[in-house]
Parts: sequence; structure tokens; C-alpha cells
Amino acid sequence: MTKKSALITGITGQDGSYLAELLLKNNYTVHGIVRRSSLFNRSRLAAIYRESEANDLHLHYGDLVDSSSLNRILEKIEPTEIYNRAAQSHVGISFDVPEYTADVDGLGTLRLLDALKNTQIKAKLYQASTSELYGKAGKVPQDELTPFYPRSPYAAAKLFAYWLVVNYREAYGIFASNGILFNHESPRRGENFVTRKITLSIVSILKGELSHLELGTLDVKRDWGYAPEYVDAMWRILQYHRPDDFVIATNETHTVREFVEEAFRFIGKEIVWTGVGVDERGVDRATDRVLVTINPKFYRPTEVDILQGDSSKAKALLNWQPKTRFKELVHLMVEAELRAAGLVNLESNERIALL
Ligand code: NAP
Ligand code: G4F
Repeated sequence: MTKKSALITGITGQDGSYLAELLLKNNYTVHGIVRRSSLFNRSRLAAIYRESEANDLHLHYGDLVDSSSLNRILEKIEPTEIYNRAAQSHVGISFDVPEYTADVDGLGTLRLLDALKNTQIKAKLYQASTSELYGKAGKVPQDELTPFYPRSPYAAAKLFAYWLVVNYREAYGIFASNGILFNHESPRRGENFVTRKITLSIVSILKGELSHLELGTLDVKRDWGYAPEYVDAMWRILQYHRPDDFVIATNETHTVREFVEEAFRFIGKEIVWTGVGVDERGVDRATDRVLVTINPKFYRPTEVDILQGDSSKAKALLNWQPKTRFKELVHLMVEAELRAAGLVNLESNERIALL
């Protein structure tokens, strides 16, 4: 049997790195597109690269804003599966760079689909669609039939990409599927997404490098899952016998405030809240020290108040369901941060309290 080969755009990102690991474990040859940057941007891949004994991980320079690179790479490697995970993926920053976000996240997907159509390579394509599509959805929980209402340039660009995937499937018979993934986190999460920002800041506070954590809106709700389980869902979506669109979520929702409380609780701190709006403060009950403040610079011009997914279709058709629940996710992220910072005694496994 010929070995399957996959092309991952965004392989240097959180999801791309977990997906590469999964596919290598499943005996694929894995190709990834990396873009040129002034500093090497492959830290998430270093360990995987070392462990890829069969040397089945191959990186190619390319960019979603450069059609010629996409055509060249597709023709060269002729993958059997393509996972389009590359994006300017930060919702808040998309308000600052809307045109660029539209170019990469929207037109970039079109370029990839068109390269697939023109090269006539028989590959299945997975598109990284997002729960941000629901935006100001009137319905909770959200499933595959819930109408979209994007609330950011990021979400609008992803909406364009979502419908192109559907269109190329219907117009040209391309096996192209959307995974509508709700937020998924891990110790590899980008440092300016709220969960990782919280866990990183806690460690910086413990080390005395940061006085307190600054956040934007605390009462928004997100359906947070664990990224390694979500890349398994992506793979299952492409193994399904026909192209289709699937919601992937935990079906639970929690506020940013709850995430903060649980993360501090893990290091033995109870946060009590005082004040309202921009004057709100999160205070350590034991010492009265201010550990959380509000900075309006992290507010977004339009916010998505609540995301909660219903992934019953994925459960029924893909036999996929989430395992890691909210508290466990928070704990594993803080724990990983403490270990990385040397704040866990590796022999006794005890946490070293510095605060
Ligand atoms: P991430 O960590 O920000 O990774 C994004 C990846 O895209 C990085 O490898 C980045 O490369 C690459 N990239 C950015 N612009 C590019 C361009 N012009 N050409 C080629 N590559 C480019 O994001 P993630 O959390 O892994 O998410 C992966 C995908 O899933 C994204 O499309 C995101 O929008 C979508 N998504 C994520 C979630 C979530 O909760 N994580 C939920 C739903 C959907 P550099 O390393 O060089 O920056
Ligand atoms: O962690 P976030 O930046 O993630 P967001 O906006 O939900 O987007 C992530 O999930 C999407 C799937 O639903 C993906 F499509 C997207 O690519 C990305 O991975 O923010 C979560 C919430 C927001 O409501 C934000 O306003 O946290 C709020 N928040 C409050 N203070 C903050 C902060 N967000 C960030 N990044 N930084 C803050 O200081």
C-alpha cells in the first residue's frame, strides 16, 4: 500500500505541530509550509523533527499570499491530504490588520483551493473554520445549522473561506471539508491568546518579573477544549467517506473570569473581585495583593459574547468526543508553565511556592 502524504499549512503553529505529530504517528509522510521570517519560527517543531526517525517530516518555504509557491509545492509533493491551518489567527489583531487578515485567511484559502483545482491533484482538503463564524449568534449552543454572524475582520475572512470550501466541493467535486472548531488550547498556545497569557503571567508573577495580569473583557464565554484532541478530529473529518462540515467542541462554556480564578486556585491563590468595569481588580484573598487589573486596550470594537458548541454530529458520524474538561485543561496548562519555568521540583514533583 502506498504511504499517505499530508501537506500542512501553518505547521509551525499550535495546531500544525500537534497535527504533524499525530500524522507521523499514523505513518504519514508529512510536508509543511513555512514562511520566511527574520527569526527562525520552528520552536514548536524542534522536538518532533528530532524524533521523526524515518525523516518523514519535510518543510517547504511558501506563503498563503503567494499562489506560485502553493502551485509549486502541490505539484512537487502531490499530497493525498491537505490541512489548511495557516492564518493570521488573532481576532483582536485582525481589527488592526484587516486587509492582511482578509488576504491570508480569506484569499489564501481561495489560492489553495484554486491550486488544487488547477493541478488536478486528487487530494482531500481540510479547512480550519472557526466558531468565530457564529459571532453574535442568536442561538446557544451552536451547531452546523446555526446561522453565521461574524463580528471581526478575522471572522468575516473565515466566512469567505468557509463558503469557498463549500462552493469548490459543489462546483468541482473537490473533497473539501470544514471543521468548525471551537477554541482549543494547550501549553503550545500562542502567547497572546487569553488562556496562555493568563498561565504565562501567573508564572511571571511567581518569579517576581510581573506585578499583575492585565486583561480586557472578563465575562465573555468560550467553549475551551484541548488542542491534541482537536487535531484528531481534523484527521477523522478527512477519513469520513464524504466531504462534510463538522462542529468540534466540548459543549461546555466558561468565562475568562472563571479561567483566571481556576488558574490562580491551582497555585493556591483565591481571587476575590472588587470594583466594576475598568476599575475592577482581582485581589489575593490571603494577602490583599492586586493580581488582576483591567486594561481597555484589550477590549475589541465588537465582541463575541458567548460560544458554546454542540458537537453531536461529530460524535455520531466520526465517533469523536472531547475528553479533557475545563478544570483539567486549566490545570495542565498552568502545570506545564510551572515546569517550563523550573518552578516544580522534578524529584518530589512538588510545586515551589515563590509568592
Ligand atoms: P497559530 O498558532 O496562530 O498558527 C498559525 C499558523 O499559520 C502558523 O504556523 C503561522 O506561521 C501560519 N501562517 C500565518 N500566516 C501565514 C501565511 N501568510 N502563509 C503561511 N503560513 C502562515 O494558530 P492555531 O491556533 O494553531 O490555529 C490554526 C488554524 O485554526 C488557524 O487557521 C486558526 O484561524 C484556526 N482556528 C483555531 C482555533 C483555536 O482555538 N486554536 C479555533 C478555530 C480555528 P508563523 O509560525 O510563521 O507565524
Ligand atoms: O484567546 P482569545 O484571543 O481567543 P478568541 O478571540 O476567542 O479566538 C480564538 O478562538 C477562535 C475560535 O473561537 C479562533 F478562531 C481564533 O483563531 C482564536 O484561536 O480571546 C478569548 C476571549 C475574547 O473574548 C477576548 O476579548 O478573551 C477575551 N480577552 C479578555 N482579555 C482577551 C484578553 N483576549 C486576549 N487575547 N487578551 C486579553 O488580554
